[in-house]
Amino acid sequence: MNEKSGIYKVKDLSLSKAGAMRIEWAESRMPVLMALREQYRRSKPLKGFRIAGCLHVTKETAVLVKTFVEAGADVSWSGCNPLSTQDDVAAALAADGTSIYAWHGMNVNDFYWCIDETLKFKPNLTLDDGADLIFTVHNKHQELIPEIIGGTEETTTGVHRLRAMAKAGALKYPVVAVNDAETKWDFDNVYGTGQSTLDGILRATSVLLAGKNIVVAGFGHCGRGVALRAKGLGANVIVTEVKPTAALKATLEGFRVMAMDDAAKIGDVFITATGVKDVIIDRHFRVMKDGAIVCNTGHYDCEVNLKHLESMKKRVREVRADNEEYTLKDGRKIFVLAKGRLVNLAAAEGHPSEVMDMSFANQFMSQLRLAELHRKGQKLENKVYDIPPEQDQEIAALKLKTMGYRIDSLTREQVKYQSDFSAGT
Ligand code: RBV
Repeated sequence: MNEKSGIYKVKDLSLSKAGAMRIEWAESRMPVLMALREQYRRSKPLKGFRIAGCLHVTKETAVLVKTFVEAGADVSWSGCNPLSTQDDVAAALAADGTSIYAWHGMNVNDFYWCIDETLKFKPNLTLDDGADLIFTVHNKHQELIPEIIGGTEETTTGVHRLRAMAKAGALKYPVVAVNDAETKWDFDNVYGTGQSTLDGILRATSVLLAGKNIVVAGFGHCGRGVALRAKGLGANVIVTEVKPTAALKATLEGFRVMAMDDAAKIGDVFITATGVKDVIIDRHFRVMKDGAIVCNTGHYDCEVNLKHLESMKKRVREVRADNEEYTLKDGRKIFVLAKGRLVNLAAAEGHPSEVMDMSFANQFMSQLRLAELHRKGQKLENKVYDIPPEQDQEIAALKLKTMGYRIDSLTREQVKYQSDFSAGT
């Protein structure tokens, strides 16, 4: 472990060269964020702002962090999952002089220690993925709240929890729901999760997906993405749901829908993407086929109840990286990937750079807007805010341009027609 008190703690600083190369690769695939970096490099609109971030330390996140720094911000960062840090990327950020506390495979105590370290630097803006940083501020470091202008939240689970907090009157500063931007959830959650989840499963198992019964629990944006991509690889996809409308959509997309009790008996690979706990529990493990593979792509590791599996096991051993074989007392083997944590980030590299380009452009613009409103003396309420709709169109237009696509625009007559309620047959 390499450590510099008050600045960083990372696994191995000597990995920094490899990390820098990986970051450079991501930069070449994130043209929208890079355009924003270029736009604000000279004016430095974030000068004087201190951002504490708690978000997976990946090559894409590094591009975001470097963009904040180029725009003048001081940054202190931790990872938002004990298994998602890319140690070479963390080393590269540390070598660059960025304050960062993150390493792969940390325990839960270390996880909160890292967050505490980033808070020592007294941020006035926070950036979360899952709301652990905001919760830590609210529960343990209320003394920091008067200085904090606002925060942003990256993911569905975090936004749900923050909306619940706001409803209960417990939220003490404004937060922008970056997840709810159309250029975030309709791309990152669907295509990002779809591809990276299968990427994680393949790296951990290298099994053939064609012809397998793949059970996807949850048909929200993430589950839908996983189901679509698994179907594309020739799997027989089965969806489990609790929400009738979501289940209905899954059937009309051509997926088989059934209760987990039935799916458990026939699934070859199980992927949870629900955001709730105990989706797969002892009675499901009891009926699974010998050799079944189980993993999770929801934010927390509570979707698959591993305590139940532990209590049924005779022995466990790691058979490949991120792949543990549980031999049960009746002799069956069940394989658990990435300890039930986000398989896409723990066993692979998270979502591809191209899609994070839009998510992180939203993060950057939202942090910038919080800073600008503050500078103008405009005070926001302690609520969860959506991003302005223009931001979505701006980011989408820029993304299309970088991809080389040109689209049409409405004529003046067409605009008039759209708002004319007297027109008919
Ligand atoms: N996520 N980040 C990455 N490559 O940096 N991959 C996925 C990356 C984010 C994604 O935006 C999602 O909302 C969140 O991780 C779940 O924790």
